[in-house]
Order: sequence, then C-alpha cells, then structure tokens
Amino acid sequence: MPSWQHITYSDEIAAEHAGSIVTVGGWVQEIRNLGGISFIQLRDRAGVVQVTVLKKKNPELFKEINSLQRESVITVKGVVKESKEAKKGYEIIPEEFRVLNAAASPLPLGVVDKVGADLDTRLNNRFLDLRKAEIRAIFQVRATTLAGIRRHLTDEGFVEVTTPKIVAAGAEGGSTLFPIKYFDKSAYLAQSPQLYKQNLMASGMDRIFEIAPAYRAEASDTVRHIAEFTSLDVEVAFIESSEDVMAVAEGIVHSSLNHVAEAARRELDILGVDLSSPETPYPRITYDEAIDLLRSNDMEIDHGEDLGTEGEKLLGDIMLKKRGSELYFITKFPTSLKRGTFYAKRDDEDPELTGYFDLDYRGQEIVSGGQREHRYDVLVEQMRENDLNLESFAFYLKAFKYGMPPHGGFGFGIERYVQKMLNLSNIREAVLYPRDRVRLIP
Ligand code: AMO
Repeated sequence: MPSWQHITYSDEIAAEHAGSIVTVGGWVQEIRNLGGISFIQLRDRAGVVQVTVLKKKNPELFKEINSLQRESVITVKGVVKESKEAKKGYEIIPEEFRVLNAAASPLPLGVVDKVGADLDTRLNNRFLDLRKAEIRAIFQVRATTLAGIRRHLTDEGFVEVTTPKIVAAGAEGGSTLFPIKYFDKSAYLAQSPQLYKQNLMASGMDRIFEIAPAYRAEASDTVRHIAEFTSLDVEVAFIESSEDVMAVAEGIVHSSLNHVAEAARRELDILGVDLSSPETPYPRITYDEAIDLLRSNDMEIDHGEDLGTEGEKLLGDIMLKKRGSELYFITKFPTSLKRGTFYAKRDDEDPELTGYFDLDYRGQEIVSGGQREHRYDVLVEQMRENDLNLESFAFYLKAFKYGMPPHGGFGFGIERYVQKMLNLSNIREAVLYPRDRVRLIP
C-alpha cells in the first residue's frame, strides 16, 4: 500500500477508536504550550485533530515541537485516547512524530485569522487561502456540480467531446478575441466551441456536450466576467424549436442542483448555504415582457436595449417577488440584439425576432442559446450581414451543404452558476486561479 494510503483523515477517527494506533498528516494550525504539556491542533482536509505531547515522555521531541512555526507539515503516528478536554472527544498521543516541512514566518496570509483579507491578497496566496475549509468547500461544490452535470447528460444520451482551443476564427465577435502566434500563422484562443459543436451535428453525433475553458478578452472589470471561464456547451440535433433546447438546460440545472444539495451537504453546511432545486418548468418571459417589467419598476430602458447587469439584477428581484422564482428564461431576443450571433435562427414569421433565450439565476445570466440557422443559404446571408470573411469559416460552412439536421444548443458558464448557487459576490471566488485584465499570476 502506498504511504499516503496509511493516512487516516481526522473525520475517520472517533472516540470509540480509543486504544488503536493511527497515522494522521497535515498542517500545524496551533500549538499551545502549557509548560509540561503541549496541545497541537493538526489540520487535514477533513478537519482538525488534537495531538497531545507530554514533556516528561519525550523532552527532545517536546522542544522540537514547541519551536515549530504554524502551518508546518507534520505526520503523527500515535494512540487514540478519549479526552474530555479535546473538542472532538479524543486526542492522539504520539509515538512517532515527523516534521516533513517547516513553514516560514510570518505567513503572507493568515489561515485561521478572523480578520478577512481582501480578495487580491487571497488570490495572490491561493494555496494558503485554500487551507480554509470554507474556501475549499467552494471547489468541492464545483466538482460535485460538474459530476452531477456529466451524469445527467450521459444518462440523457449526450456524448462528451473535446474540441480545439487554438482556432483560426472566432464565433463571438472580434472585440473579445485573444490573438496568439501559431507557428508561422496567426490564431486565436477559442471564445466558444460554437463552430465545432455545430459541425458535429452533421456527423451523426447528434447529442454532444463539452466542459472546457473558453477565452474572452473582456475589457471591463466586473464581478461576473473573467478572461478564462469554464463553458459547458451543449448541442442537440433533430429539434423543432428553441423550446427543445431550453428543456435540456432546464434538466441540467434541475438535476445538478438536486445532486449538489444531496452530495455536497457537508460543504453547503460549512458555507452556510441552504440549497434547493426549484420545480420545473421554470417561468418563461419574453424579452419584451422583461423590458416592460423593468420600465414599470422605474428603470430607464428602451425596447431593443441590452438588459445589462443592472437590468438583469432588477429583473431577478422582480421575478423572485412576483413569481417566487430564482430561475427563469428570457425568450425571444430581438434580432437587433443578436445580429452578431450570425448562427442564430430568426423567427419564421417575424425576422426581427430570434428564438434565442437566456436562463438567469438570481438576477444573472448563466446560460445563453437557442435554435441555429441550419439552412446553408440563409446562414451565408446572415454571415454576410455581419461582414464575416466566409473563407475563414469554410470548414464550418461546408458541413451545412451535405446534410445538416435542424439543431440548437447553448453555452453555460460554470463559474457563474457556482457563484450564484453559493451567493458569492465575485465570480473570481469560484475560480482557483482567475484570469482577468490584470491578473495573470498565479
Ligand atoms: P455567450 O457569449 O452568451 O454565448 O456565453 C455563454 C455563457 O458563458 C458564460 N460567459 C462567461 N462567464 C464568465 N466570464 C465571461 N467573460 C463569460 N462570457 C460568457 C455566461 C454565458 O451565459 N456560443 C454561445 C453559446 C451558444 O449559443 O451555444 C456563447 O458563447 O454564463
């Protein structure tokens, strides 16, 4: 058995293990030296366990331990002993004590300090920040969310794919493209797998999804935009309308919220989050209804304008108050707003409307998508309207000429989802090492 498998986590030990020998490993959170006896709070990924060292039993060791700095890494092999004083009802009396790595002092970021550090200091020292259980819990919830999504989509017959992140053309507008050097050519970091997931709809893989990084050179510094985010992308063929696509998004959110509420109960407790999965179907309001609602709530906004952060936030408050819903679709976005989305299908009766939708969670867009234009001639026309160089999109267009079924899909921002699920004020809190206009390290 590898040595790491000999380590017992603190939550695996209980007072009834009294008398047995365990090996624990972790960081020295605190040392209290009372002269003849020292109490070490050893922290591992599961919690804290008390190690009690008696001077008279081993004076050398006692000295070494008491000179240790906080956050040094140790392993302790010892006997579990019931203790009324120890928080957990037991302590460990060491037989073997190893200092694996001594920490320097002072720490650039406190681990147990009550005073909250600012986000920049935390992110600059992420490895220390993550030693706090409530910070690690965010990423355990994130992992549980992804596991729930993968399970749900796989059960629904979707196949997970991986598409290139180094691409020759962007699909989401030139202003947010990151140019890169690619041998002797110029290329970009992928903003979205849009062209590839549509390409696959002509391949017979008629239900696919991808969970991968997407890159946007976002100029503005906001609490909901980052330059590298994790995009869940879904594409499904043989659909009749955007409603078929919305049903997939709804199913993912509903099942993953249920999954997290159940499987990440411990982490939600640590974070003080009471999570529930609202009943489906989620309410649907059209873009025009959303604008009317905002206007009747004293917001200055005209039909045809983007809802913007403020509009989405206010709409979130209204939808919660009036419809009791934290999750709702905004449908039928006007073509004027989605014109850049050259692949969006327009309404057959009213070309000024698309069937495009957003799914908002607690006043923030987390999903955006709809039915695509799958007819070659119409698509080319829409691309021309956008002044796109058709040659750069040759591989994409070709697939529409030789048998492309009607299809649709969406992009779903994972960090925005986790941010809203856990009521985090900044999206960066849901990213281990965020990238933005100023942040490239760590
Ligand atoms: P869109 O650009 O709306 O659509 O992006 C889809 C979803 O991705 C998330 N998102 C972001 N999250 C964090 N930081 C960013 N800078 C950022 N940009 C986008 C949001 C958003 O709802 N190709 C289409 C999707 C499709 O039609 O299939 C697209 O990329 O949660």
